[in-house]
Amino acid sequence: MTPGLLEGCAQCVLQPLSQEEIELQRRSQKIDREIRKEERLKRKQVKLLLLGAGESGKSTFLKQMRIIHNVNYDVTAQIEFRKIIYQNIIKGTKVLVDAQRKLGIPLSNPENHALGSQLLLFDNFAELNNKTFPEFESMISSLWSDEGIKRAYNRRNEYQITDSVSYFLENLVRISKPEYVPTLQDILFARKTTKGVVEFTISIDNVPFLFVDVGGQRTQRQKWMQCFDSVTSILFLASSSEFDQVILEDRRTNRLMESRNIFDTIVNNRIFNNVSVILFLNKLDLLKQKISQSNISRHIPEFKDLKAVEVYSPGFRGIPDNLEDVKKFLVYYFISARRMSEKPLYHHFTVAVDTNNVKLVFRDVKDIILKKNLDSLLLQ
Ligand SMILES: Nc1nc2c(ncn2[C@@H]2O[C@H](COP(=O)(O)OP(=O)(O)OP(=O)(O)O)[C@@H](O)[C@H]2O)c(=O)[nH]1
Ligand SMILES: [Mg+2]
Repeated sequence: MTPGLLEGCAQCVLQPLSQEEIELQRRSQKIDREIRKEERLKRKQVKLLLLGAGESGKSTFLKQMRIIHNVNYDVTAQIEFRKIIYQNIIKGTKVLVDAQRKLGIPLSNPENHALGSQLLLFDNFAELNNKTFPEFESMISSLWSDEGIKRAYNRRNEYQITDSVSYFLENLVRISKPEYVPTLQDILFARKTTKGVVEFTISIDNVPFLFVDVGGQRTQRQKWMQCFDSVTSILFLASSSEFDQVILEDRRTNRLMESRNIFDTIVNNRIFNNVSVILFLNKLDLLKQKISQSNISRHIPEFKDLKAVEVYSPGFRGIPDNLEDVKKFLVYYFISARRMSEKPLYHHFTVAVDTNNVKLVFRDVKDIILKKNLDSLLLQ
């Protein structure tokens, strides 16, 4: 061995570290410990991607996760929803007046014509608050009680209007009070299109659950790719009631078909080979109301394909106003999109605005997700 080298080494052992060096070493060890802790936490973390077309209920589902796991909205946060709700009501009533006119439906009270014209002039971007909104109450109430407006509302699948408008119009008196503070139920119905990617972490059973909520409209879907890393499970939402509606983006494509196409690209994507996909057929409450008024087989030709549906959903009889048959068909419609069938695919019918319903469904889903996460931790 070179004597010089031995000498150098002996020197380094013997020479005591300076105060500054000890401090540096201490800091570096602390950083190492923090990095290891973060890595452990990241491995333990469950990442859930909320995917689906626009208005399928992704953001509503995330709101429910906050409510169910007690990461509630404080009063300041609740008040922030007031503006969205006022806008939902004014915009919704404007859409109804516009539709009533375009569809050529006469008003039951001719005096409402002037009120409608006045409302249509209202600028959607104008400031609305608890002082200015109450001034609209009598006008909106008069329009909503008009038979002509109600008839236009019944034909809402022919134009674009958010599902929550009737809920807010039915609660107009309460909402128009100057001291109004949105309830949790109001918050669940408040509609605001998601732009970009929203991440929210909630600790559930001592495991950090990272929920990733994305915008579902066509222009927003280019941003989905950036969230595809280290996903534990995908919660795919599809609105089960939208079979007789077209999408907002082109006002031509059937909403259910659009939803199935998106599901197809996700469920057959090789990136997600090891990711469990859970399908939520949402808005079951609206589906129940709809099937007696609208015939699914007129909008989705596959509904008539009895034999093909039966393979996936035994007992299917093809009766369009029978809820069980329509539910069976919807399960077939989505599940049959899958080309790699060895992986289990879970599905649930949900009502994302109903806290009890989501609580029950999530209890089941959580077990599947945690088991999946545990399996992958054991494999590491
Ligand atoms: N009646 C009823 N309304 C629902 C249900 N789920 C969601 N909604 C309402 O549907 C509207 C759209 O829901 P969102 O959660 O904003 O939909 P999204 O998937 O986040 O939409 P994007 O952000 O555009 O992708 C909201 O007004 C919700 O209150 C449901 O199960 N039943
Ligand atoms: Mg959203």
